[in-house]
Amino acid sequence: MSSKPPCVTLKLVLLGDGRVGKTSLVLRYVNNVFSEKQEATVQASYLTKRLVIEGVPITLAIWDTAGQERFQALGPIYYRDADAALLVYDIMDNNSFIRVRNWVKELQQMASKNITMAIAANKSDLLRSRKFDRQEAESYATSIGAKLFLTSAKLGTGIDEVFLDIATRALQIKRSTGGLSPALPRKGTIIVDDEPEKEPQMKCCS
Ligand code: G3D
Ligand code: MG
Repeated sequence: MSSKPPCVTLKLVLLGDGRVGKTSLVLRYVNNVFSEKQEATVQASYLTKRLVIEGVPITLAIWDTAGQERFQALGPIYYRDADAALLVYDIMDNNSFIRVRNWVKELQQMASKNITMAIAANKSDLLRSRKFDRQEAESYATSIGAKLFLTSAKLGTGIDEVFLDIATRALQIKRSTGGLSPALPRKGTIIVDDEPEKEPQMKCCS
């Protein structure tokens, strides 16, 4: 009788300025929807997505903000026990890129030292109307051990890629820090299903 691989819950938090498209990215990823009018004051939301990465069932627990970032009021309690942080900025708004750099500094000081980071340069569908220094953004991402993805919640591009990248790297860290048994089969990635939830349930994959 073969034993089931352990299931893993990874906590991922979204960070970035207000209106850069954090909520839109999560809703596109989990529910495959996009709304031109995204309410600014939606409640703090928690959504889950199930994946199987290299044979390991994963529940990705995604935490979005309730808009507190607009009042500089997102404290460490939000990201303290996060396995991963997706830093989002608006490709049309240089201030929001500067804000990402500030978030990174804060995470480096306050979050788990093993936190996995990725950067989403969002609203890439608007790129035509502006020059974008991709190299600068990419070299910054590399300098903090992250990867840069151009995303568009509107078009649905780059989104599966960024979430898969961050989940895969966070899983590797869990493995290397002893959070998982090492001898698991490598089977590629299968998206199992999406499961919006109202309340956090950190139980995982049963
Ligand atoms: P936030 O959660 O970071 O605050 P939202 O951001 O997801 O609420 O999005 C803020 C605004 O940006 C919304 O428009 C939303 O439709 C828009 N938006 C989000 N992602 C994209 C994208 O990829 N491309 C484009 N063109 N727009 C996007 P409103 O009109 O409500 O301000
Ligand atoms: Mg939001």
